Amino acid sequence: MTRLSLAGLLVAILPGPIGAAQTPATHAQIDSSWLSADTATKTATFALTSGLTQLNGGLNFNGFNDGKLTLNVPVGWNVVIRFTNKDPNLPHSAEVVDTTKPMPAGPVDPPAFPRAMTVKLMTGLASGDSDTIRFVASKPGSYMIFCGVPGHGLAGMWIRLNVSPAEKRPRLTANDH
Ligand SMILES: [Cu+2]
Repeated sequence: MTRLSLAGLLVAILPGPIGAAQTPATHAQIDSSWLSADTATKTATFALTSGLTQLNGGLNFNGFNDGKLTLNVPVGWNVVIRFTNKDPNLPHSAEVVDTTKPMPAGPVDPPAFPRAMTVKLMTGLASGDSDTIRFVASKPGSYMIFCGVPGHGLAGMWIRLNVSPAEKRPRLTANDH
């Protein structure tokens, strides 16, 4: 049993009011400023920050790792990802890839959508550096945004991208598994 599922079990068996208060203090919070949507141009703009916190040794996006944050986008929308590396210690990059098993050890060629990747995919962008990704979410499906620096994805540096015709507008959701 993993530590996560054990924690979930413990929360589940605690009495209601106390159990409800037992949301892990380490659970990252979604900041509404991260995502904006322009319905006229069908453009979702997402601020993706690597190493926002020291969670997982800095191997996180916006303070989330292991797919615990999902960017949901209606199919056919334009996606603009403003990537910034705020990790003071490590270089990072970002690429949209198909959800595959096993997790890729490094950059995947090609990305799930044309141009859906930062520069310096393999070596990563240095602390403080930025790059902007633009692509069209043209195919419905479950994808991940992962760090292409070798080993980082394997260490949990990935979040989810869900492209669906059921979505009315872009939104961010968080989950613990
Ligand atoms: Cu990385």
